[in-house]
Amino acid sequence: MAIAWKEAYRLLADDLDARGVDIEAVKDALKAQRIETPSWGYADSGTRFHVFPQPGAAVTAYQKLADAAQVHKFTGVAPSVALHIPWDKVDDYGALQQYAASLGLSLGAINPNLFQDDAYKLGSLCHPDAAVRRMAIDHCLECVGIAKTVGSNIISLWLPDGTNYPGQDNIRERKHRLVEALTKVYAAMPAPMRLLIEYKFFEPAFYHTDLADWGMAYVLATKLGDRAQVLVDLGHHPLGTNIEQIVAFLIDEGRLGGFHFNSKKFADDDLTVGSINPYELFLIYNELIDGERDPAVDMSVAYMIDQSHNIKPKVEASIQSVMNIQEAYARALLIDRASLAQAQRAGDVVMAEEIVQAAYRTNVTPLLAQVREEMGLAPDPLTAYRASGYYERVCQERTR
Ligand code: AFD
Ligand code: MN
Ligand code: MN
Repeated sequence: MAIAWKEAYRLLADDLDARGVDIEAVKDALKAQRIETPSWGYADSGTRFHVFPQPGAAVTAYQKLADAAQVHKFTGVAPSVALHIPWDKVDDYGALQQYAASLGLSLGAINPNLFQDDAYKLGSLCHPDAAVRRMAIDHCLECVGIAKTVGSNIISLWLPDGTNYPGQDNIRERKHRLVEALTKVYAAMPAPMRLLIEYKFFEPAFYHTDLADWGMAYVLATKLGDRAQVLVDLGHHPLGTNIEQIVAFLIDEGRLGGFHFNSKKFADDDLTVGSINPYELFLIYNELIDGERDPAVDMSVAYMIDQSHNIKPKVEASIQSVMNIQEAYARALLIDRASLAQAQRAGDVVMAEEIVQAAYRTNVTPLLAQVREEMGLAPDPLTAYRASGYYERVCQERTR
């Protein structure tokens, strides 16, 4: 992307100006965007079939933060990193937080792990054995303690619990156990710490999942309190689900806590966000901007990536992910909302759709390049990262 992008930006700016777009406001919004990357996105991962180890992949929490710092260095909008416990367990979380700060990073959501212990075969917080439930609750309380130590205000909880066979357990009793357990966890969270409740329609259980959809997560959040909200993971819905509708509904109820951005083709594939259905991602951002612009709505959304980069180089895939999210937001910011509302009120279906699609069809690459230049960054983060030699260096340093 040589200097030609400058000319493309000049033409785009003229076009946007003619369309009545406040370009400076759009650029300010893009500069203010914040996207959290997951520590687990920098380490080797795989599927139940195989893990393909990659040279240079991070192993320690410190190495993961060093990689995450590269994503922030080249994109400028990824200053926080989600942790996963015990994958990121360290002796001194204060020291880890200081190391993150030395890299210009903060530690974000703390993710408990309720799926990788032999005791959890029949569930964790929903397990029929009170001793196992106690173990899972204590792990969540440990995560609350870590959040306090590192200055994080988010516990991001994915509940893997469920059953594999009809009759295996009592579904309503499992619901009661879950409410009882999470009430204890919620009580331990000091304000303004939030519990983001993540649902998933199947996996690892194959008959029923205790927190299977947004409605179950929403009801649970309302039972716990104002600082419990729903986390929408884009890979966690049956095929054909209208995710942007779920997002709009949760925004309107003040219960959209955050996202786990990724893409899926069939199930929870943890593919690069925007790589399968960029229009869906754009439509989700349309709902987010609609909510942000509504004074009656109070939004505090954690925009987090949740991906395991099984065959892509980790840092590159993370930079690509951030860029795809920036692109969706940039396009959605170009929607002429006044004309859209007018067309909607008039029932002008074609014009309303055309207004939305006109924004989607806009090539925002030059706009994002201009924003990055104004932020003191290279116009194309991926090219700049590849030229930096970071990957070659860590491949040398992190020899196995
Ligand atoms: C898996 C789960 C869920 C969770 C993530 C990190 O499906 O999305 O948030 O791992 O634990 O993808
Ligand atoms: Mn997730
Ligand atoms: Mn997932």
